[in-house]
Amino acid sequence: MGYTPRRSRTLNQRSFIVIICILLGLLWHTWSNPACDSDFEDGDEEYTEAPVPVPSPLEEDGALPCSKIPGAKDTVVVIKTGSTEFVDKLPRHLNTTTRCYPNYLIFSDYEEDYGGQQIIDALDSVSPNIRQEHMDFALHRRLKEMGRAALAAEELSKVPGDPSAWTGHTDNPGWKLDKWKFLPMVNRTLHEYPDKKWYVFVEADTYVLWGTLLHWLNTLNSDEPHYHGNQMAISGDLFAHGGSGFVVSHKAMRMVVDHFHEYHDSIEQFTDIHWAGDCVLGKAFRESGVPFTFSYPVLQTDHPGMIPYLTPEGKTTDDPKKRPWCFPAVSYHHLNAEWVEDLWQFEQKWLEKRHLNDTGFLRHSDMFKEYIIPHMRAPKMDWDNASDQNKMETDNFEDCRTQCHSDGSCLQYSFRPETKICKMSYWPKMGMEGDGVRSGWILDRMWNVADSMPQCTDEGFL
Ligand SMILES: *[C@@H]1O[C@H](CO)[C@@H](O)[C@H](O)[C@H]1NC(C)=O
Ligand SMILES: *[C@@H]1O[C@H](CO)[C@@H](O)[C@H](O)[C@H]1NC(C)=O
Ligand SMILES: *[C@@H]1O[C@H](CO)[C@@H](O)[C@H](O)[C@H]1NC(C)=O
Ligand SMILES: CC(=O)N[C@H]1CO[C@H](CO)[C@@H](O)[C@@H]1O
Repeated sequence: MGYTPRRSRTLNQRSFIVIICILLGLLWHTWSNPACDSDFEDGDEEYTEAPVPVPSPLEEDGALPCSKIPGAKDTVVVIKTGSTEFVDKLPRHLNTTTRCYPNYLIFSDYEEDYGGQQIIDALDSVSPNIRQEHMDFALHRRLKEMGRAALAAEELSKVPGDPSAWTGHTDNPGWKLDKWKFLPMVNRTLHEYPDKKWYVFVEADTYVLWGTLLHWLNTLNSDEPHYHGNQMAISGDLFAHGGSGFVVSHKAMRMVVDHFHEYHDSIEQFTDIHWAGDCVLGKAFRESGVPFTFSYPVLQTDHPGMIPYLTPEGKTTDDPKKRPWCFPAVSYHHLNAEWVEDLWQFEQKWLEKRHLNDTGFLRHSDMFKEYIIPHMRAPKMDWDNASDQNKMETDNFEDCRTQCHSDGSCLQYSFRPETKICKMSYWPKMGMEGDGVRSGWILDRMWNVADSMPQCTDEGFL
């Protein structure tokens, strides 16, 4: 599928944006309270605050080096989105992640040509009587008739999330359609790419660490049935969580698509009464004889800022002796376009540092040291670091910071001026954007904690 970015323009725009960012950064730094500065100096000097652009060197044929990693051409990446979230999330993938994918498909609920990129309507093979009459398809019928103009502003703001957020989205017409996309999308993907080794299904708010993913796939045999995902269960049915991304081998694709053709009507009936499309697909894999491999903590259901890197909370791994910290990191979820690009820029830099024939892989411990800690660099406004282990009232942010410094185990703190609540935490977490909260981290303590972790040894892939 050909999306050719207009490179020279993109590069000029990028340098311009970066210069503006650096200037804004300098201004911010001059204006901001000097009390922040000592945290700023706590850290390791090799990291700089301003985002560094990474125009990865293009190969002679115009392809990015990431598209040449061994295994890339044997892998298809399938992005599932919906017309209600499309504009917010998809365009950024088209100038970042998809440039690394020699083969990819984009499925939505509306077929269109988006700046030369073909968007497939995942629903066009659903039985005609369902498409024409089912209440879930009201939006689909409107889109077919009127195009994007059919979308009301309030529909655009309610985007489908993951199961934990779904209960709040049942009135979102885009969400109602989503569950119907899964099996038709898997079927169409195999039809478009009948002989690739690996099929990786993601959503527009997923980020895949492509080098690490390919390293993992190269250790597996695609002639065997493989279905790998972050494990979830609904009423006892186990399945791969869609938003974290899931990985399917060629053999497993063949088995589930044959099963879909054989049991087409009953699968549609089951989809009708169920609410989660990824669960319906998981059941189809099981019934077609494909085993499911639990892939937590390799595939993550959340933003990298929300991962409890050093706490024991979270799901268990197959072998309790293996630490989640040492597992490879392949995917994250709940990312907006800016985070997708930020992770992509980070990964391009990381790939550049390594010889392409041997990219190695990134463990969560590497991500913590190379990505998370550098993002904790300076105190941030409107940033909630999820500190919640000790709580008190202080007059201002600086007092909160002093409280944290005087408690030897405190790693990070946050202050909400509105309530004067100061929160501290003894475990590291980057956190996420959060209105009206200011967060800070004590970087030398953060590094001490990271460096005191025993070395990862053979704690490799699953
Ligand atoms: C991708 O597009 C966005 C929005 O136009 C822009 O801000 C960003 O710099 C672009 N990134 C790359 C790598 O071209
Ligand atoms: C599978 O996809 C092919 C190609 O789009 C289509 O012709 C076929 O009807 C689909 N099968 C089902 C059961 O939807
Ligand atoms: C690395 O890959 C290139 C082709 O991309 C090949 O020519 C070269 O021999 C490889 N080097 C090693 C050490 O495998
Ligand atoms: C982004 C984030 O994790 N925010 C959390 C910060 O901590 C409070 C509790 O202390 C949570 O309610 C927020 O969700």
